[in-house]
Amino acid sequence: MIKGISVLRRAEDGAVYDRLSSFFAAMGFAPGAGWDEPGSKGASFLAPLGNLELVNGQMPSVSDVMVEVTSIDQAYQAAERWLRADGGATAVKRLTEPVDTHWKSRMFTVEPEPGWSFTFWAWADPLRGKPVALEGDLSAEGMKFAIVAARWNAVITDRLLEGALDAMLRSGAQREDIQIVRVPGAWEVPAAARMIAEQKKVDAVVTLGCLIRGETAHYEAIYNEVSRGIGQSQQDTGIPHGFGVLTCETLEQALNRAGIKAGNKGFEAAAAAIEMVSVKRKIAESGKA
Ligand code: DLZ
Repeated sequence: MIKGISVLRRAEDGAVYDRLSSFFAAMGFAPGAGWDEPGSKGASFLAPLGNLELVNGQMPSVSDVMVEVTSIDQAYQAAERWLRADGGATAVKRLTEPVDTHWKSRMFTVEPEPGWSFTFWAWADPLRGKPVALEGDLSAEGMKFAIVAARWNAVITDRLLEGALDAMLRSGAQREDIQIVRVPGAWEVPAAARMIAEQKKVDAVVTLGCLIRGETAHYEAIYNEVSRGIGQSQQDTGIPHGFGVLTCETLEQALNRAGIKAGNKGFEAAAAAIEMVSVKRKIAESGKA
């Protein structure tokens, strides 16, 4: 179950650590969570894709960290700007001109700090090397969530809540970044979800409830309104809403879909919300390219 790859570099000197952090931010890396503990601190910089590559045969002359970018010229300009601001014309000498590679791309190497070398590259054909589809990741690191859970049928919704929390925490979210809101029943879920989403303080809202047909008068009417309200809140606010409202014929069916036999709808709704936050970010990013 591989989740990602990390390249670690020790920057003993605090000034070097700060300057490299400033460089990677200037190059457009998304900031990761990082850490600051008594023994060490770490700055993390995220890339949407990562891989481990073995080469058998012609090996390009590159540094051991290769960063693929969508535009080599823009990356080059960003690196040059940063170097010039940091150390003037002398610093710019640590940047090589972009050159063609033997694999139909262009690359340059930069040393933001003497001895710290990074290669940036891009396919010459802008359509080469692009993933066939834009897809979201399942990492929730650094994301903020609200979970709106109905109290009605709590024996079910508590399990859905456990499932949603499990998905978020296992995907890297922090417990303090997850706000839980309990409302009386499924009917109240869309209104609460909307109030939260409108504040724009969370990346996604996960909605949880359980309607059981046999025991619910006006079942269809309630269900239609709940699903419509949640969908509308998502569309009007632009904040992804995971839909975890169960609609079941019987209590047994609901239990099965709340973690007993047929998955946990709360977990699925949270995973979908995480993925949609990532999709939203990638769509925004691809619009800038
Ligand atoms: C009233 C009611 C009924 C009959 N059934 C359910 C249900 O199966 N699931 C659920 O979440 N809520 C139910 N409710 C409560 C309504 O959603 C709502 O909370 C109340 O009507 C108060 O507005």
